[in-house]
Amino acid sequence: MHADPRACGRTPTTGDGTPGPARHTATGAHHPRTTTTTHHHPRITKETRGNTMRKFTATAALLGLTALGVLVPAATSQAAVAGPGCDSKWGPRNGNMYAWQDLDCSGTQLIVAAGNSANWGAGSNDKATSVMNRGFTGGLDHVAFYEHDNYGGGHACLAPGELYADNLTDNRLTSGVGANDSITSHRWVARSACGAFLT
Ligand SMILES: [Ca+2]
Ligand SMILES: [Ca+2]
Repeated sequence: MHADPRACGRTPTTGDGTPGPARHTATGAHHPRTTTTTHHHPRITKETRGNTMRKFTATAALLGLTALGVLVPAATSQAAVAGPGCDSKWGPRNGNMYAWQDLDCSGTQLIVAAGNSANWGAGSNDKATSVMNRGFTGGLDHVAFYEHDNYGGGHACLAPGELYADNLTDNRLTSGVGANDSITSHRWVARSACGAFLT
């Protein structure tokens, strides 16, 4: 009987005690919630910083594109200046190689050939100063020029993508001999057969 009022008296005290810390924990739970809401604010600022960084990278990409746009016409203009004579002689690919006696595809046209030549002959031997490759691309599409007849001595190739070499005084054969006024024979080869390239 006494245990019941004591128990009843104790239970409200314990009941008052238990809601007390329960309220503290509840308020304590509310505080981290408010702190989490405050954490949301720096997250928003980080997102805004990320957006500004994306804007900076976007403008940098635009600047890079404009820089490339400036470089492209400059390169094409340099190519046009390099060999105006050879540019005027260039045309659709027809399977032929050409050689001229002088600079920039000028002077006497020494040879035009769709096939190979083991000896250009006394009239064209050791005279070429500019050459052109209008051969069809694929397979044996490089022209290998040789110092001697029958594809002897050093050599150098003219790639189809190079189109022409307007000044052979700038180039040397694989033997170290200058390419100018030294070519005597030529044949069509694959790129893998080339030890040097005319430019
Ligand atoms: Ca010459
Ligand atoms: Ca020669």
